Amino acid sequence: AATSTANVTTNSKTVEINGKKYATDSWFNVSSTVLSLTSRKLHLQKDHPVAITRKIIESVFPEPTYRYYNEFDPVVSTYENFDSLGFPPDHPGRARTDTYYINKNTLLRTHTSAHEAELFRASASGGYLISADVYRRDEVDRSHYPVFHQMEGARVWDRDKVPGKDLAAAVLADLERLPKHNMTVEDPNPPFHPERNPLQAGHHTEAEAAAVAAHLKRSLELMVNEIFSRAKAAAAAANAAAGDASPTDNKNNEEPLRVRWVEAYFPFTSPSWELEVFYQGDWLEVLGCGVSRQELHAGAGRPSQVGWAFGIGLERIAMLLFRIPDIRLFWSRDERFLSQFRGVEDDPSRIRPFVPFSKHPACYKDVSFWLAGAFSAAGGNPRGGAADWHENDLMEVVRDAAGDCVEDVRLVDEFTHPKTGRRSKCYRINYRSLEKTLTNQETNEMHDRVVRGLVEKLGVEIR
Ligand code: FA5
Ligand code: MG
Repeated sequence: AATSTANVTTNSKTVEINGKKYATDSWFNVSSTVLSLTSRKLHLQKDHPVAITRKIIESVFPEPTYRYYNEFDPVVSTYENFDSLGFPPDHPGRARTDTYYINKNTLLRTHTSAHEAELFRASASGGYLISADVYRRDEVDRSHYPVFHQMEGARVWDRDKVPGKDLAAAVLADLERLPKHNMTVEDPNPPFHPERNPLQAGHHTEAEAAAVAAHLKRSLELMVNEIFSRAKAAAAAANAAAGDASPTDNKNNEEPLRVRWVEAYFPFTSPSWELEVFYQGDWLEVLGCGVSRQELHAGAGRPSQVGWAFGIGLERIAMLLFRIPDIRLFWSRDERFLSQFRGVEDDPSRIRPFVPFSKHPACYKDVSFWLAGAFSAAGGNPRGGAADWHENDLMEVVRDAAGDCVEDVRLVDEFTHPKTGRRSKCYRINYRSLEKTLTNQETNEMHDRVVRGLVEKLGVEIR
């Protein structure tokens, strides 16, 4: 018979994804909603804003120096996604609460870095870009969705093949050939950090690491410059069409572009950075990157290869470029959304800020419940009890029951009973369709499904 516990449904022994069958086991935790999105591949849909964004970034990393890979399947091994990149066995990203598993050894990739080993093997010299759908169990709000798209780029040099075997000189010569820009770039942190980001001393000299980092940073600054110049031109064109040419009224053109490099940590790069852009009053992280760990090149059978890699969220860039206010919109099949981008992929000068269709009313509903495992605080750690509570499981139940009609989900109250130790939580679910006004009946039906799902899948007791 079908059995369900906290987000594990073991009523079938196989699952089919993009035409291939996989055996499931007790690690399986992919909801039907997420399974159904594996076929969408928004980065390949003509005139979709994710695809347009991909193409613009590709234009900054031209062929044949960079090769493009856009069709890699989202199902990868746990080894590729984590072990091959040096993630320790106890890394939190490996948890079933954070990652969608098909079975213990197979998962939906959480990032495009899952393909580094394979692509480092293929990239004798030069580089690559890979764009793909990635999957993460996460919260529900206007900037998080369980499926999004990443682009990863890498560039390598083979120290045995560069002129005079002078790696730093070869990298700096390539840097000289890149265009320049006039953005304001802040780079306040020292290039190395003794624990998080040491020089890979057995493999690189400081001058070599500095040359690779300089090439990496200029390449990515040029990419950000390209995106923001296009966003600015789009805003100016929209304002001109609206008959508003006065620069003082033109909010979109006020701020000169500011970017900064911030030290970051990734198990597969050292040193590592994130690039942040100053946008609407705040620093926004747009990508992670660094000098690739030499173990990865060696593991790919190319120990004399040295280089850099970056990973960027395409939705995050597309939201800036087109001023798209809610990440759910990318999945819309509504003509009022899709028609705004038609013809733009072949002619990016036609980019205009997205014009939201009328905002439909929101309706929030609260749900309060006791966690399963009545005596867990006093009496230990019953299986499936309060100690196993993970908010991402609730998020998944909500997404499954109400799909894209939920704008966000927030914890509004928690409480531990002083005598029994029972824990209670109250979540506020904000229902709002992007496409129409929901009737009371529709909202009530969705909320009932959410409540039933919480009871059946998470074993909570409604208060
Ligand atoms: C990574 O995924 C690394 N693989 C990036 C990398 C590649 C580093 C190569 C070094 C070398 P991170 O989890 O920070 O890192 O995600 C990278 C980018 O993806 C973020 O900067 C952001 O732009 C985007 N991103 C991450 N999480 C989300 C999300 N939930 N929704 C939308 N975009 C996201
Ligand atoms: Mg990050």
